[in-house]
Amino acid sequence: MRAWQEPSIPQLPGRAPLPKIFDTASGQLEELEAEKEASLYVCGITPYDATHMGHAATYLAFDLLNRAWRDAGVPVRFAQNVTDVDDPLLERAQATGVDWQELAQDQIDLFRTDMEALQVIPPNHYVSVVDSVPQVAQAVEKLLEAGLAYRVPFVDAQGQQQPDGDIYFDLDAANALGAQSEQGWQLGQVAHYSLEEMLEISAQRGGDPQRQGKKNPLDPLLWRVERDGEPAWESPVGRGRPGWHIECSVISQTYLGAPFSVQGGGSDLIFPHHDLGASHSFALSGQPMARHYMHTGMVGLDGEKMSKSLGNLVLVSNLRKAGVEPVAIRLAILANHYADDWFWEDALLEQAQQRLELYRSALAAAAGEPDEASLALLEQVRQLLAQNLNSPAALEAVDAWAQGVLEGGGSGGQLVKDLLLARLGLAL
Ligand code: 5CA
Ligand code: ZN
Repeated sequence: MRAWQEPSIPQLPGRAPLPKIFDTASGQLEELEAEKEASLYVCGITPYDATHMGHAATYLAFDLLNRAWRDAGVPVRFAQNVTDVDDPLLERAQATGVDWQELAQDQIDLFRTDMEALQVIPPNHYVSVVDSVPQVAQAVEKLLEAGLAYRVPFVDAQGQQQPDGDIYFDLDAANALGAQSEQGWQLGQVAHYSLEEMLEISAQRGGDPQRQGKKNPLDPLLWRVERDGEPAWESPVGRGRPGWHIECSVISQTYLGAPFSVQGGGSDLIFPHHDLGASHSFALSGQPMARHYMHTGMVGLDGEKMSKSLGNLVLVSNLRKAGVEPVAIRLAILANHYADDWFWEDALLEQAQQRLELYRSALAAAAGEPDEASLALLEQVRQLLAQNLNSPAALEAVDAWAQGVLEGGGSGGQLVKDLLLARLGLAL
């Protein structure tokens, strides 16, 4: 699928250190390996409520990582899915009386426009789940044959029990398989949640621990047999559609191999999506899914998580329509640390606008070759971003530089302009 236009990224003099990021699986800061090519997968949108500030913050965080790798001289292969067939999208389409495909298409277009406006580096592989159904079905067939998946009979609309039921992943069998190798998958290896927490969270995030006939209540759905009125595709495992986690396992493995460098998304994906996605990936390839798992904090509004179901969305497109410069939105988001939970408020935008004015005045005043202060800023911003992508501290360093220029003069404005564009995606 088409992604969006690549932003301009100037080359900076010298080289940044490889970044350290907080790895959810290891529970500590990890320095990323010096690879010939880094590989990044970031879970994409379910196209029905895009693009709110939470989405934008998550994609900006991984964009900072992408830029950190590049500035360290490591090229990046980046893949992202679009969950363009799933329950929340179908439910939204039904509730609003629109065709689910049209809803998805409109939302994907809107997302592309927002990402482009926010100067987010596009994925090299932007992959629709609908387009990936044959690969997913093939993977499900492989898991059935390996004894790692099983069918649960379902009762149809007429009350008949259908023998060819939905296909579930067998977590206990996968755990036993994983135990045979040091690198093998184990339940909870990404999330480290207790069983009670996993059961509770799974029910809130697309799982169905209550469903009768499953071997383990946490076993996730791999393939849903066709129901009346729901989209379905012909496949070797029967007519139906993919479950959720398997889509990201199959798409990441297809485009990035295994293990790839970093699996990413918001902290709402730690469990079940990334923990159980890793189980599917290991079962399919015998390799860990990823070397590292990085998660962004949740962005909320007025004390609640931002989500369509709560109706408290601040959309990038609405701010843009109201005349807010995209660079101000980007700056407002980057004033928060990616790993923190935080709340959107209009004051953030006002502060960002003041910062923009400060930066613009200082850049205009700092004509000429780089001086000591601008070269020191380059070094400082690189160091701060290498420490778990500390964008708030990096912006404070730029503030101090800009104040210094306005108060005492300075040069190297072009270098700082390039620095802001290359590392923070701020086009000034
Ligand atoms: N399609 C799945 C991933 S395969 C999905 O979670 N889609 S989503 O549209 O709900 O979210 C898209 C991305 O934004 C995910 O990485 C998710 O973790 C992140 N996200 C969603 N809501 C928020 C929020 N309030 N704050 C921060 N990130 C969020
Ligand atoms: Zn995903």
